[in-house]
Amino acid sequence: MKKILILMLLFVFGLFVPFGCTTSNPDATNTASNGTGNNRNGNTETVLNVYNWSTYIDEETIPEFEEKFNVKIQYDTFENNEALLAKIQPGNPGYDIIVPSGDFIENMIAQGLLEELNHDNIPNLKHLDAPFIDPPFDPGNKYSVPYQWGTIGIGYNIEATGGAIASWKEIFDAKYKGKVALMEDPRATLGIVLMYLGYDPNTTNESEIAEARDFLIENKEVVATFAPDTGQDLLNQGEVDIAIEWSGDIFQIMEENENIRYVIPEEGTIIWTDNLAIPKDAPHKELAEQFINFILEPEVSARISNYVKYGSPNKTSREENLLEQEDLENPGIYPPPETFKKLKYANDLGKDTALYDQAWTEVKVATGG
Ligand code: N2P
Repeated sequence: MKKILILMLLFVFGLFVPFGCTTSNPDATNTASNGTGNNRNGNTETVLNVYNWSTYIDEETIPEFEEKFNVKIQYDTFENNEALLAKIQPGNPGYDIIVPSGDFIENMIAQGLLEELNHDNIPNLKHLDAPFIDPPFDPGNKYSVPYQWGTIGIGYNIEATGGAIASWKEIFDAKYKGKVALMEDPRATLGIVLMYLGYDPNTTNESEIAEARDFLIENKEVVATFAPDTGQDLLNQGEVDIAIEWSGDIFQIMEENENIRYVIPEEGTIIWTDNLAIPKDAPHKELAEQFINFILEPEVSARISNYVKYGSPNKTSREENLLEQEDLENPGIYPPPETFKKLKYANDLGKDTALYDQAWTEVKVATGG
């Protein structure tokens, strides 16, 4: 409701950016501009091309940055890391900012796909919380700056399920035939099935990956669809009873639908950090660094986290009580230590990533999805 109200106000005051931050259209891609556009006075102005996940920013940050820096932002969305990589790998089509997860940052650095950041232009790095400084996938934050973090879990409609869900096992029950949305995301979906089977989501053991593939194929009857970062919408609309999703996406719809719940299953799950980075040959590197610096402002960073319901990496936001207390106390957003022990990051598997891509293709072919 809050979001609808803000959106209406933005329309009323002519501030809404139509290509902007509220789109959940996963195909809103490939519109990176070569760098100029017209401002309100008809003069050409710089266009910063931002490529982010959908439903992953509040409604004020983009217009505020445009106003403050007298630029325009072209804001496109992608549905998973694989799609982002596929867009950047053949040559940057013109993006200035991208937001890959940690394992893909590692991969992109290895492939020379990222620009090194000039930390002099990002003094707000000082606001980062200790666990996010110097991450293993990017020592010294040379190429990336944490944006938000979260988990993959089970979103469900408690009226439809008739009770609480606690385990990955429950979602593959035949009673949910055609009522479960899984994610259109190879590492995420195969990863959670590997965890369900008791394996490591980073395994490179071919027979374990084959087992996860076969499990998905054998259980295809329960799968309504592999949703491209849109499972929360299917759940909210009642098209599915269960949606495996990124945590915040479920918490966002919980604001308007009281029957929705989110759980980190007892077997554990995948945790990730997404990171702001500048792809090679970005047309506006310095402005992109200013954008990263702006996002790190404690007020801006907290506003985004409070809105998208993902975890904040910003220490100052927390210290200055800018984060919503209710979110800080929510174990689905900030898991307690005993849950944290069961969370695993996906790692960059180098050439073994192909094992997952191959298994995923086979799943998609066999399930017709
Ligand atoms: C938001 C997706 C969250 C990011 N729709 C997943 N890494």
